[in-house]
Amino acid sequence: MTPIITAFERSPDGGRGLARDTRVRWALEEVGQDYEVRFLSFQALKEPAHLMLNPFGQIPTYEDGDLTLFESGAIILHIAEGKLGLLPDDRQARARAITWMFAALNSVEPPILELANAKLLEGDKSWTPARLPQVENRVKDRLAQVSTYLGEKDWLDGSFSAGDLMMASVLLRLKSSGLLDGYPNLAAYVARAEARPAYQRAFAAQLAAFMQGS
Ligand code: GTB
Repeated sequence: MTPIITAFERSPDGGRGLARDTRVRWALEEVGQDYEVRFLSFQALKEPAHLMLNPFGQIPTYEDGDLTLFESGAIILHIAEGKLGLLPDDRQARARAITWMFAALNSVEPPILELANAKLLEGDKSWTPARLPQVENRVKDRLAQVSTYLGEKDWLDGSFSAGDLMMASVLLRLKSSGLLDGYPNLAAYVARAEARPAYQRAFAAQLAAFMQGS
């Protein structure tokens, strides 16, 4: 069966690949799994049919036969566990790759989202100019820590894994902010990830969908 994922009918990121269907598309491309996409309007996200798939009324979701998943982390872990290419065979190396997936989602993505929200949703609030430097510093702290760990390595732990896919997906959100420029090895890491043919295919597919919907 061909899995079906969901994505925005018209992504608010203007086709920059920042919505979380891109990371799922990327994982599917890395393991060579065909997929279909159901495109949804913002209104359809909150309707009962979609809430049955994701109680939070968000994309992405994943359906394969009678299995339905939501949360990009859970979806990518499932994809990575089902096919070769994103998780090492060695049990300990596999656990470390999964650790990096969690680290990306739980330790690195939250301050990045906080910064995005502070700029996009609270940019006009009186407290934002005073708050923004602290929020930015929390992002910089995490970038410095990941940068130190990465050092001169190509990937976080041996070969490219689902951990790198998730970390790079999370860091890509910072590209336009210029914050990555302060950490040349991280900027190079993200560029390396973006250069992967599977990422290129995922990016092109989401862009084509945006262009079609616009
Ligand atoms: N924890 C969930 C996961 O990892 O799957 C979070 C899913 C999520 O945030 N989905 C967003 C959504 O459906 C889209 S990706 N939002 C609609 C809603 O909540 O009503 C987040 C996103 C949105 C827009 C941009 N952008 O414009 O740049 C980037 C990322």
